[in-house]
Amino acid sequence: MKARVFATFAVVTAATPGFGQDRLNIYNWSDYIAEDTIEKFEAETGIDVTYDVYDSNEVLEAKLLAGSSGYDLVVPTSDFLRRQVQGGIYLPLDRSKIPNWDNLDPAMMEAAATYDEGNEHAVIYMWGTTGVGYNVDMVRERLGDDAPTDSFDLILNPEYAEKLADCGIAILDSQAEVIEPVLNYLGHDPHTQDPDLLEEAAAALETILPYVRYFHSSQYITDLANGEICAAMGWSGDVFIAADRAAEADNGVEIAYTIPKEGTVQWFDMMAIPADAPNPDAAHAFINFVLQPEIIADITNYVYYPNAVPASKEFIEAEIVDDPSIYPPQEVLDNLFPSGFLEPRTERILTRLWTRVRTGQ
Ligand code: N2P
Repeated sequence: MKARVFATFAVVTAATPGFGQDRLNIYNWSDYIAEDTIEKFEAETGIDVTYDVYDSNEVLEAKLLAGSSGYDLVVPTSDFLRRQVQGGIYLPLDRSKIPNWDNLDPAMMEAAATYDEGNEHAVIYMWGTTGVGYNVDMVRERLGDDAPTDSFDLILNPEYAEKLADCGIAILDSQAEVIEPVLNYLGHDPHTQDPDLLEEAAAALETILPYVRYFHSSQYITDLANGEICAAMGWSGDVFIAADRAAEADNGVEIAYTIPKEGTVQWFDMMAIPADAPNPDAAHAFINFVLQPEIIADITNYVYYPNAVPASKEFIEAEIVDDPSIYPPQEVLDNLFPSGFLEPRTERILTRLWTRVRTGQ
């Protein structure tokens, strides 16, 4: 009798969402995990995962700041992480629960410490660049063999953008992520807080506005793959996912990605645990699971973003690990700048400017 009572109690506990350590609620970027990662984690740990996605740091931040999101693990980008850490919304990580921490590249984690002192609250999940994705044939048809496909000129110079208007240009829908590459393209410090320079960047975007089909941060994957658009200011891996989907569909669409020669932003997406996470132990278990070389290699192989676990390289397909626009060689890395951080005053100015750009569309 006693045994039966206990058994019933155990079942009830396990089935109650949000309690115990048998559940994990993850909120991650869309198209950012291998097909079987969650399945493998559930099989290995018995933890039941709910997996939701977003395509914008701003959306993630709004959810986190509202509180009680119910999420145990989130993946903000470095610059957003910084102010969120300052706002006290993350749990300090318990490294004793993450033995695979030792697999992380110390130099990359040191770079990430710029955003989270002492790497106390977050671990690099994937990293990447913001650059130019394009349809090789459509661009060649309109701009010839001399098309500036190695530069943001393709999108930000009105002379070229105008000629691509008919086949479609897409731009990321994030003021924070777009402004830095645009400032850098214009020859300014990408981290400037000078209102005049921010105004100049907004005006540059307005010049090409008539040629931009839309601002969106994930739609361009499908549209590039289907030939619905021909150029995008987008994130490295996402453009490669588009190329891969086109190849799978065998639809004759060839997509390429360039890190612009004038340089661009290098960002880190970081795994962190909200302070009010219902299942922090399960979140630690997931971080530790992901930091295994073979598991994180599977993710890189699927999403075409590099990771920060050097021992994973031997499990990554040669076409990815040897691609200089995915794993950039030192001279290309030297030309990148880290994502910066905006002072609140600059943030307000930028929000006004961005609203102006977006509503002018
Ligand atoms: C994943 C996009 C993540 C990159 N699809 C943005 N940091």
